[in-house]
Amino acid sequence: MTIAEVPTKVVYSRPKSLNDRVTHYCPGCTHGIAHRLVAEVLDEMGIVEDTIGVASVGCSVFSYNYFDVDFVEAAHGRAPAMATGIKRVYPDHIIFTYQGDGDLASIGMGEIVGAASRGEKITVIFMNNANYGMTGGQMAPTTLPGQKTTSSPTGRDVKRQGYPIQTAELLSTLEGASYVVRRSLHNNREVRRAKQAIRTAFEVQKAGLGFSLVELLSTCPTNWAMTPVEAREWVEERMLPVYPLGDYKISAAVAELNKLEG
Ligand SMILES: Cc1ncc(C[n+]2csc(CCOP(=O)(O)OP(=O)(O)O)c2C)c(N)n1
Ligand code: SF4
Repeated sequence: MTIAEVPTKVVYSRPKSLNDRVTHYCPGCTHGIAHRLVAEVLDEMGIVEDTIGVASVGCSVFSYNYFDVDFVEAAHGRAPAMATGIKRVYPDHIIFTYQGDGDLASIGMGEIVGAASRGEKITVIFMNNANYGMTGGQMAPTTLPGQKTTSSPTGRDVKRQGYPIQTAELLSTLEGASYVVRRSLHNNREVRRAKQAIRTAFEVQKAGLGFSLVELLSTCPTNWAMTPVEAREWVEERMLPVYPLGDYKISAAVAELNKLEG
C-alpha cells in the first residue's frame, strides 16, 4: 500500500465561518481559541447567514477580519448598546458581542449592566485576561490583588485601587439575565466545557430566552511577560481562586431548554 492509498479520516479542520488568514494575536493568546469555539458553534447550529457580530476595542478589535459573518465595530464599551439596537431591528437574527475585560468591565460597565437588566436577547462573549491587552498591559477592573501591570508596577493595592470586579457574579444578580456562566481556556478539558457553554448561550438566544453571557478566563502571555505555558499555569493558580468557574445564573426557562436538549 502506498502512502496515498492509506485511508485517512479528517478529524480537525478550520470551521467554515472562520476566515483563512494569518492571526495578529500573540503566540499563546487564547483569543484565537475563543474565536474558533464561537465559529464551531455557529457552523454546528447552521446560523452563520443569520448572525451579526459586534466587535469591541481591544486586541479583538479585528475580530471582524476573522469571522466570516456580518460584523460591525462599536466604540469602547458600547457593543451591548449596538447589539441591542441591531437585535431590535432584526429580531430574527442572532446577535453577539465579543468584548475584553477593559472594554466590558471598565468603560462599558454601564452598557452591559443595562443590557443584562433589560434582558436583551443578545449573546456576550467576555474575555477576561486581567489586563488591558492591546494598549500595553495596564491595570483593568479585573486585575488581581497584588498583580503587577504597567500602571500598577508595585502590584494592585486594593486599598488604593479597589478589588477586582467579578463580572459573572455581578450580572447574575440581575433579574433580566437568563444565562451567565464563567469558563476558562487554560486546558483542553476547560476548552471543551467552554464550547458547550458558548453553544448554550447561542441556543438561549435562538429560543428567545433573553440575555446570555459567557465569561472566559483568558491568557495574555505578552503583557504578563510569560511563556504561553506559564500563562496557562497562571490562569489555573492565580485567576481561578479569584474567578471561580461555574454557572452563576440559569433561569428556569434556560434550565428547561437544557433538559430538552439533554
Ligand atoms: C473610548 C476609548 N477609550 C480608550 C480607548 C483605548 N483602548 C483601546 S483598546 C483598550 C484596552 C482594551 O483592553 P481589553 O478590553 O481588556 O481587551 P484586550 O486587549 O485585553 O483583549 C483601550 C483602553 C479607546 N480605544 N476608546
Ligand atoms: S497583547 Fe495579550 S490579549 Fe492581546 S493578542 Fe497579545 S497576548 Fe492576546
